[in-house]
Amino acid sequence: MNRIITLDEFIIRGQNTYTDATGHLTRLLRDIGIAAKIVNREVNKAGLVNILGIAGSDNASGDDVQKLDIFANQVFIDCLNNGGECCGIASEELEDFVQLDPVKNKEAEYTVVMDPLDGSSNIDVNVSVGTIFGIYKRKSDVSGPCDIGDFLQKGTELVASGYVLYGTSTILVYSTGNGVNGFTLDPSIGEFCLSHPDMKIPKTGNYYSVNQGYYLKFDLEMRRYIDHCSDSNLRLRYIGSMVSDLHRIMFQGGIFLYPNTRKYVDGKLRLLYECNPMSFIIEQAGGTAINTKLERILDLDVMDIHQRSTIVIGSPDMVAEMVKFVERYSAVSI
Ligand code: AHM
Ligand code: MG
Repeated sequence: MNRIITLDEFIIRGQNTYTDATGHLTRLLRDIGIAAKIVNREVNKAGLVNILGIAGSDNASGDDVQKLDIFANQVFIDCLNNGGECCGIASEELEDFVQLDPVKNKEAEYTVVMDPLDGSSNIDVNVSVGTIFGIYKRKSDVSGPCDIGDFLQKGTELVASGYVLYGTSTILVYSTGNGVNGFTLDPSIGEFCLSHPDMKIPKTGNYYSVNQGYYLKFDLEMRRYIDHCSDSNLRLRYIGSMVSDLHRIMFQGGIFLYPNTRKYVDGKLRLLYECNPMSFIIEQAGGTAINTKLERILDLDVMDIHQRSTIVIGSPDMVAEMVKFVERYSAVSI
């Protein structure tokens, strides 16, 4: 039997390779792992504990908030607040960032941005959902409260990012900028165990992932590229959960697109806590992540917590091919 390497052990080993590591990021990643286990337990029995159904409120982006969204949001806040390594959190479920307890998190060096439960439209129909998180080093003085500048940082400033996929099994995938590793939750021991070391995205693939229902609302260049995917007999896979769609692409290769539509003129997905953390991971695995203006996602200025962005992300050769369609058909001179 292969020796089990737990998430905690792997993180500590990673810390040991950094001479200036202080252990703070190690403990912060551990806290995120704990929160993911608690959320996983509730996601797996959501149908039984009456936390299904729309909670009646909506979040800062105007999406109907499901009760499990609220539960997951609170779990991550509580775990990070008690962990002592995070000074503040920006979340899809919160209008503004939240300051964590300054006593428990005295001189905490990091902020966390997160979508606690991404793909929330899938919750009630038992289709996979995920958590997305990003970790930044705060810019404000550690002796005082965090401020908005600690969150509105480019994706290139991310110290770490990752996702949790609550699927047929629960897997936590993260990177601290030195490659990507995946950990599958073993419920029998309650530990995330290293299952996918050094994940690399295939250079190309046979899948494309886009909401075909918006086809007629996409710009010409996007429609021409989607026609090309169909003409090339690529397979369309779209789960409606960014984490799930991108996790498949990490293994099988492919391209995910969420272009601008009439409803979402800047794209639907949020730059800070969806596009940037997922782009960080995909780039670390050898992939590419741009917007429909062909700008690198991680280089984009973040001006607002809930700022939206278009995104085209996945296997490098497929994104490069999509770029040619934009250059050829775009009415706007790129
Ligand atoms: P959510 O965070 O409110 O769940 O919205 C984000 C989700 C993504 O996970 C997914 O890729 C996209 O919305 C699906 O949107 P649509 O239903 O418009 O295709
Ligand atoms: Mg989301």
